[in-house]
Amino acid sequence: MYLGRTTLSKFLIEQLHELDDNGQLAGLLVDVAAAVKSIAAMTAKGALGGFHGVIDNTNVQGEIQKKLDVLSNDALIDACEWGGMLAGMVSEEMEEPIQIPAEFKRGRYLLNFDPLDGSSNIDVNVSVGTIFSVLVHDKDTPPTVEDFLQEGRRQVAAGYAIYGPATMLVITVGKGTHAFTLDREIGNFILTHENLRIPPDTSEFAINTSNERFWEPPISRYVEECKAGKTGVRGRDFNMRWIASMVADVHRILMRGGVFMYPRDTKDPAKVGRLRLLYEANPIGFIVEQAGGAASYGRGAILDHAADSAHQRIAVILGSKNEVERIERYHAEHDSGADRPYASPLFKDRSLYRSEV
Ligand code: AFP
Repeated sequence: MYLGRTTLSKFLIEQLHELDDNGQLAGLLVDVAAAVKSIAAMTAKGALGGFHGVIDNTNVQGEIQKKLDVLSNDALIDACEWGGMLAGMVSEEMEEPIQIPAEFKRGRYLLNFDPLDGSSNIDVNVSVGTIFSVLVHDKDTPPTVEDFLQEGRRQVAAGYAIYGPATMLVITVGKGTHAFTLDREIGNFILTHENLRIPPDTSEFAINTSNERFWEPPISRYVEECKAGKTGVRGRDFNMRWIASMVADVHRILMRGGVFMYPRDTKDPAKVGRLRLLYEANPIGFIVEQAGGAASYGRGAILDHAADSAHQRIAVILGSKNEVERIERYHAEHDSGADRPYASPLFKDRSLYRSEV
């Protein structure tokens, strides 16, 4: 049954055999994969599982919680809190960090996760996902929220699951980006895409264009040029996609290239972008960089930016390296005033924004 096929466990043992941590990181990732299998089973039941719909609660993001948001959150906590690998967790669905119960041994890793990304797509049966990030907690004391606010470059592992026609798990431990497909007959993840590479060039972009009037000029400039296609400076036509499930848009980019943008906008000046740094931008940024792509907030690499709070949001521009670099160049030209044909009075006053992300 396993002839010639690499399971997740075998792959992790091979990739992490030099890591002197008594197999804790490999064990943690296997526990995350177990939670992913539970979430996959629940999402696959659809309305038959009674999991559709919302509960009478809003989360720390101010979003109405879907039943599956809560069930997926519980699945990850239940699968990972007992094994002795974790010192603590941060979840999109919970305001405060999750401490390891006293009856369990604490370990050396921190796990940040978005248990069900794209959950507004659940009831319309569009692919959703789980995103996770692993950091090191090198103290004997239980982690404070500050211990989670590490730069994304310090992640030791990251990944996502996509619950699509197939359930797939895409991970990196810093040695490339690799994808596993769930073999439902045996209940195991099998390596199907080793060393994924994102093409440096693309003719496909993903952005929610209903926010166009709120964008900064560099984004407007880039999107206008893509829409102008071969009649404009790019000299070739572009295609647009927007699934409104980050994991699904990112997976497409990992498979065939592209650029994904959820930029900073003025829709709610108090919110810098929509996506969260610790458990969306950082893990996806690590995955994308390890596949030869780039992940930027427009004015620098996402992985170089330390969070100032557990649920901080950040602008996200990621995918094919040459396109991300072009968009960063447009931001630099805007900030230096070199792009004035694209500026609008709204953005002339730089003080409009409180922070630089
Ligand atoms: P939900 O989890 O609330 O569906 O949000 C999904 C998400 O965080 C990300 O996965 C999408 O790329 C993005 O939001 C979609 O945002 P819009 O609904 O504004 O297009």
